[in-house]
Amino acid sequence: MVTLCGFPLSNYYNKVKMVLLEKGVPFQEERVGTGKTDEASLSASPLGKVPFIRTEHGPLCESQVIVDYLEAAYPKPSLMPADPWAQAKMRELITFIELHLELAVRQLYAQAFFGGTVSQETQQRVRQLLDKNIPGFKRLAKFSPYVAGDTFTLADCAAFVSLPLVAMATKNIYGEDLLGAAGIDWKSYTQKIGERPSAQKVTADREADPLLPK
Ligand SMILES: N[C@@H](CCC(=O)N[C@@H](CS)C(=O)NCC(=O)O)C(=O)O
Repeated sequence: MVTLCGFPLSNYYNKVKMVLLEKGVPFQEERVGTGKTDEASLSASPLGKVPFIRTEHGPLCESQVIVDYLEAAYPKPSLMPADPWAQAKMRELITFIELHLELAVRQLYAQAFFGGTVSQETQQRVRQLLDKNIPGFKRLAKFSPYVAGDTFTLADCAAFVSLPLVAMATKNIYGEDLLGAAGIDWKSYTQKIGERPSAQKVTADREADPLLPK
């Protein structure tokens, strides 16, 4: 059986969990924190990040690599378009969400969510990135009603767990939800995705995580 390692506050953990739930793949969860440096942990996740999975073949890290593996190993129900072009466009969106939006705002999390401080210089640098990257994402995203078009895909699993973080972090740091300000109606979108049983489970477990900032 697949073991999903990490914790339910992690958006990337929740992306993989949503895919497992959507596909009906039997799995168990193992709570693992970040930054582990012992040999056993590093052999499963060499950068000490979560999530990673344990499988009958061995461990695997990096959420997109994991969900690509799950898609190949458990093809039904499919969470990606069969058409190669549509599939590439879906991956393009995931890259925009995770590399160009979430990875940028991640630099703000210490102050936005965890009571720490982020330097003015970092805040300004991230703001410059977002002023370019959010309109870039908006050009690609369909929201019709799913982020990549008329079908629920892996891109929705990425968007559901990460777009709210982009909105909340920017609201906390800049006083304005930069996604909403750019005309991206992420709230209606996540509300719709949030009706899915997979999303409800992920959200309930996240809210029960003792690490959730109160
Ligand atoms: N690219 C990685 C990102 C995973 C990631 O950044 N996870 C966070 C938790 S949400 C983490 O492990 N942070 C600790 C660290 O970066 O050392 C993936 O998609 O799995």
